[in-house]
Amino acid sequence: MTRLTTDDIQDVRFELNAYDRHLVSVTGQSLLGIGASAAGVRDVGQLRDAAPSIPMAVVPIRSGLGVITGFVETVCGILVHMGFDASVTVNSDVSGFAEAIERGAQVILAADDDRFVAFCPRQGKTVDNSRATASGFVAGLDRMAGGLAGKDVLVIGCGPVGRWAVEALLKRKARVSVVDQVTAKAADLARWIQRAYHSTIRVASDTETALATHQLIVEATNAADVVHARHVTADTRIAAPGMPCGVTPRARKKLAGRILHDPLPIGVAAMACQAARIIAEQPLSSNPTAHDGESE
Ligand code: PYL
Repeated sequence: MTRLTTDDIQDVRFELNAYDRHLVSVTGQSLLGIGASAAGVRDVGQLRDAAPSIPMAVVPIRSGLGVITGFVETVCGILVHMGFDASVTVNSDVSGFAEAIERGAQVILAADDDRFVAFCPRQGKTVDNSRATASGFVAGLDRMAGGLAGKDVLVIGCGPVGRWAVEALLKRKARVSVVDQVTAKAADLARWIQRAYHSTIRVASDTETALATHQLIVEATNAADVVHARHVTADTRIAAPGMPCGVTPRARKKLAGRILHDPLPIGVAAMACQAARIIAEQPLSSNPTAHDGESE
């Protein structure tokens, strides 16, 4: 997983209205709509109505390489933009989690160097960013393509996001091919899919050949120049969760809007909608304010 930089995200939370308009023009859906589609939430209006009553907390985590300036503020800004009652905790790490629980947060989002997770403490459930990001970008590709059932889709990159993208594509009845610069990773993924889902996916021999025969693409690598202008036709549509963007500037110009790419919004939107669904399906288990060892 590529570690984001402050440069990657510093403008995101200030440009969300414009980004929403861009998403509507490309997919017909807003960030909330794509997140809801990714989470399998059918009634977006009900989700929009419920969002303000779902308190969420974003906790800075200083472990490992430490905080990324702007990261928790950007995550929180995306949640607030979608209508959720979100805020960043004053404290970080364990103190931040305690603060979140004591303030009644029903969803707590935090990221260390290895994972970015939304926690639903009262339901005992978690939502992983890699899986949510994959489902969000596949939901967007579905809208761009006018449905994926029976269509050939190429997944480039067999890391966590690419692997979960295969699962999301199979759920939408797509015909999936995978390719990775390390062929063994693609072969391993095909074997895992066969065992876990009893489904068959094709392993492409190399990226160049695969790109010559596919118009629907999920670009999930951590490389910059994977898809070039020569690979783009009038029917090409690309969902590109990979960071940095694996589609070259000339290819993006030729795509003329038939591409989805962002460093955090779609993944965070899918996480939030999945967490909201978990809460809706599993009401509170006990008195949400009581906590043990409370000082008298
Ligand atoms: C979650 C992002 C998506 C892509 N790469 C992932 C990444 O950059 N992970 C590291 C996140 C560290 C956050 C830091 C903080 O500011 O709390 N611990």
